[in-house]
Amino acid sequence: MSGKIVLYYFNGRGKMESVRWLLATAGVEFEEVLITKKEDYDKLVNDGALMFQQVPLVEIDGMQLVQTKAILNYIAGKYNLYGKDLKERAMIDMYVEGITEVGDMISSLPFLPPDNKKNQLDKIESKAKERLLTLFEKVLANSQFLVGNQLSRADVLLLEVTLMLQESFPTILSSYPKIQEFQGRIKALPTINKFLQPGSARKPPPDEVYVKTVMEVLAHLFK
Ligand SMILES: N[C@@H](CCC(=O)N[C@@H](CS)C(=O)NCC(=O)O)C(=O)O
Repeated sequence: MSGKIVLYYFNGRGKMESVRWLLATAGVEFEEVLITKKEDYDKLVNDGALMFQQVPLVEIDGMQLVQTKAILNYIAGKYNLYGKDLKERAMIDMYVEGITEVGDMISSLPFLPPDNKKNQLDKIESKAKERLLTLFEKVLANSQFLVGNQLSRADVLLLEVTLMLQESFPTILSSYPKIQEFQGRIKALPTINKFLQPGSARKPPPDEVYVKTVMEVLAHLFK
């Protein structure tokens, strides 16, 4: 294993995208090994690299990390994006879990049968408004960051997921001015600004090639 950080995943957002966001925010370089066919995934399994036969896999600091939460927790702790004490960490964890629920609903959309998509989109919109946006509009009324007075992984995830929401619902933030201001502030941070530029490691919204690849490589899950 080299000293580099290496991400093993598909050429798409999925469960790896928050990892890319967090590393980019920390200003850390990383490489990606893309899974494009079943043999790539089988090789990782046969090499014993995937503890639970699942990606994402991240090689970092001599470890082979799997399980998205464990990966994100490690990166957030290592790069000071996890609050200043245990109480801040607990608050960050609560926010992150709540935001992740909506993020996961969005990520799973392209894998749903076409008939279910409209219904799921409606659910995403109402859950996002009623649970996330209403809450964070209040939280951000009097503070720059979601927790304490420094940037944390919760801020990064809120930006990631609100941007994804806007891809499906372009005007969804129109009645949430504090969240719009928040987006502007966080987007302007130099490392994040860089990640938002064309040519960065940020992945585009899922396209047909990504969805087809995942469904072929992980065909055992879609039977
Ligand atoms: N709890 C795991 C779930 C990971 C997961 O479901 N990965 C999918 C790809 S996004 C996978 O590799 N599935 C293969 C399998 O479960 O057999 C995490 O959060 O990382």
